[in-house]
Amino acid sequence: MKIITYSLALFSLALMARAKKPNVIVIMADDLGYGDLGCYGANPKNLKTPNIDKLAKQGLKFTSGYCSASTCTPTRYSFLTGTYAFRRKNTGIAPPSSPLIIPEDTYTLPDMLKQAGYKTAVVGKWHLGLGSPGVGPQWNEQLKPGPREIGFDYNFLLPTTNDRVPQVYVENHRVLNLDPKDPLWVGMKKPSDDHPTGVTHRDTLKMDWTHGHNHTIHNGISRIGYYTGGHAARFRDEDLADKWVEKSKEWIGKNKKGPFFLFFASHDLHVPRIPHERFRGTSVMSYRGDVIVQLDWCVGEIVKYLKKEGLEKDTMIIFCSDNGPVGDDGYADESLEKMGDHKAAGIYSGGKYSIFEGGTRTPFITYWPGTIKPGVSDKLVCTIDLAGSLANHLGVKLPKDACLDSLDVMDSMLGKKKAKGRPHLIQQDNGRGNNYGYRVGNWKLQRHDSKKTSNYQVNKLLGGQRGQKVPQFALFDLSQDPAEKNDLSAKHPQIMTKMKTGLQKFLDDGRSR
Ligand code: NG6
Ligand code: CA
Repeated sequence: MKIITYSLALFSLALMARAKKPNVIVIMADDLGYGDLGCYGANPKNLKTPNIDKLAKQGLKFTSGYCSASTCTPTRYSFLTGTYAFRRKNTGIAPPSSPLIIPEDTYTLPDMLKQAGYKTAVVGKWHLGLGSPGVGPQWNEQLKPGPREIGFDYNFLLPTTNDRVPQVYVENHRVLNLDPKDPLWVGMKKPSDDHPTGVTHRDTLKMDWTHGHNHTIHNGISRIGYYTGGHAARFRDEDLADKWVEKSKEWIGKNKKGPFFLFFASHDLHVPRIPHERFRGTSVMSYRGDVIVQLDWCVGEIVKYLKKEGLEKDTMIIFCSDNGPVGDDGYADESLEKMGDHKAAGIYSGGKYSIFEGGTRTPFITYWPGTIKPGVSDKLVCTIDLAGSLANHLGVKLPKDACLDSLDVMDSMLGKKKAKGRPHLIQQDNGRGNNYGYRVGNWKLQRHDSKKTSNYQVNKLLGGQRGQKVPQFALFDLSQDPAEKNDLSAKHPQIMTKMKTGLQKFLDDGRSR
């Protein structure tokens, strides 16, 4: 009898432990702005996002959900390492030839999850480099170190972004379908005088370029960088989204016993915005709208598959973006012409490349049927917090010298009543140490060490603010002035000093956790 009671107790303990370890799927969109979804205010006349809207309705929709940077690489770096990217060199937008920018010995989010017994995978856009420092990707050999060396059991990747060469999939350590007789060469110098480029063969392109993006042509689109060979391995831009869904389902299917962690890194809506033919014209906003509809379809497919496999109640989905919106990001895809009254950054100013709210305040939804009560939350949460939050939830103690800025906001992500969210957040642009945003409660400090806004790139969505001279420091009250128009630094000198010192302390301390 005693033995039976004992084993029953053990059994229920095991069940409890199991119940506490949800599968985790992070769906990260690319360049998706705060106002780009129906559930965040997009007009259904412009585009419809029923599947993501459903996540928001049946889950928790955050109004202060952020990514940590306003470009892709630093956000992804800090999402996986739990440490702000500005603390480390060479964490800005990675070029096609970049080696892995996360040192192999870094304790990462997937490392932590593996420690907790999870199977881990990344499917989609990587953009964190592949190969050893100083060497970079060896395309015809084993591509490592890469995701597998920093905590992922499986990867199926687009190596950088699709506007950068090469257009091939990387499965685990290899370029998929690479014919050794047709080796892949990738470089930043034109390989021969007669190599066709977006400049020499501009009239053959199916989508024209507007700035940059005029090197090697593949699938009628010229890219950043050059490549030759690897023909059997090359994919069509139109098929990316379908591939991510297919590979994700396949991997979930194999690992459905759980617990598992899937990082679904969508390429939508990054340029070149090339939806599958069946999504072309599904919005009135041309390509930029159509790929949002495609992204929404992907989300629907994943949720449907979880339901089919009976995993819905055991799986927490976190939907987020890697940076704010941009219109023309290098291709003539009518993004600005067809924007109409659509407000890609919602009520916020700026977008991709900027430290205004529009650069990093993005859609953020947590969804876990049966556990997360549907609602809207104004708690401050960030993609950088996944490591700290899940670690605490799973009973893993983070090493002291790891995940230096990842805070435990799990209670907020679960919508618990007394949850507080982050007390502060540092926002960065692409550069390291040029510009920062610093939010504490409703106060927002802008620090432009470059003394210019969005100095990095042309982002036409920024309107008048692009490259504009600004004071090094400015202070805003987001509760009254979400668009950051009225600098209150002269009116509130004490708060200004406190904010400046607060930010400087976190920069000097090298950590904020
Ligand atoms: C910029 C590219 C832009 C985009 C961005 C990275 C040019 C002129 N612009 O350098 O098109 O690729 O890098 O975007 O080349 S991100 O979302 O991956 O950070
Ligand atoms: Ca991006």
